[in-house]
Amino acid sequence: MIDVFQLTDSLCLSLWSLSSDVDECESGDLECNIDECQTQHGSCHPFASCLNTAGSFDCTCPPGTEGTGFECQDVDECAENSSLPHNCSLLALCNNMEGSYHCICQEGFQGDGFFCEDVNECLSPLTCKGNMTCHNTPGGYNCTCTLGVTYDTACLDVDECGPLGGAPCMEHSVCKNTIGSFLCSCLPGYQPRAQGNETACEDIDECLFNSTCRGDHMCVNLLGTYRCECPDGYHEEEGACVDTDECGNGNGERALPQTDELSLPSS
Ligand SMILES: [Ca+2]
Ligand SMILES: [Ca+2]
Ligand SMILES: [Ca+2]
Ligand SMILES: [Ca+2]
Repeated sequence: MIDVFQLTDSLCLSLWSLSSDVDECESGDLECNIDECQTQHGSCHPFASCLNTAGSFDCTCPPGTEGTGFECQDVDECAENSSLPHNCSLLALCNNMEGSYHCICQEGFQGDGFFCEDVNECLSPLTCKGNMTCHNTPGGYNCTCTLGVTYDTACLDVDECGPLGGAPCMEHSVCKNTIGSFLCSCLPGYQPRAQGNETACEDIDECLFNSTCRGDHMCVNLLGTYRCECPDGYHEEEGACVDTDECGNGNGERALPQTDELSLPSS
């Protein structure tokens, strides 16, 4: 039986005899590899990472900084031509920080700084005051007086129908003031009719409709109204047109003018 320990001992002896000086540190023997990182962080910068390697060590500056590893300086990501350019939105402001940076959307924009979008201020009815119209713009908004309203210290309605309004409505119509504008409507008995770019009010001819007057009545159209009357030779009596007896002595006698009321040609 072969003695295993004897064999090993004899192998060691023969290896030893091949090279009298084995560098155990070169061969990766852990006992020879001093971990510099264990003692005083390998003299790396306090924020740098220290990596032990065979026979040496590496110092690496943390992200957002640059340097040898023994010295690390913040990178100003916000600076033009920075070695670590920031990733903020074009609509954001970049703020440099030690080892980092942050992005804030510019005023009038909202988002996380990497993505920013316009705030639509006009969604709130409180953004503009009364009689004003809100216009949303990128990064802002503006308020203008509603059409027909003029700005003094506030947006004030013009009373177009008032004494200083310049009588904007056409004949036979009435003017009604509204906030920001005015309305013209035809008087009773008149109807609107397009006249160029404007609307005129013309008389309604009520006599065009058969139903306007009673069957035995005659219809007389008038400006803004009409009249129903008995034809000549008839007079109204108890809701009907009755023939006038011009010759009789009773009802309907036509009063002839007295002689002295007649204008006679002078002789
Ligand atoms: Ca920085
Ligand atoms: Ca806006
Ligand atoms: Ca008005
Ligand atoms: Ca009429």
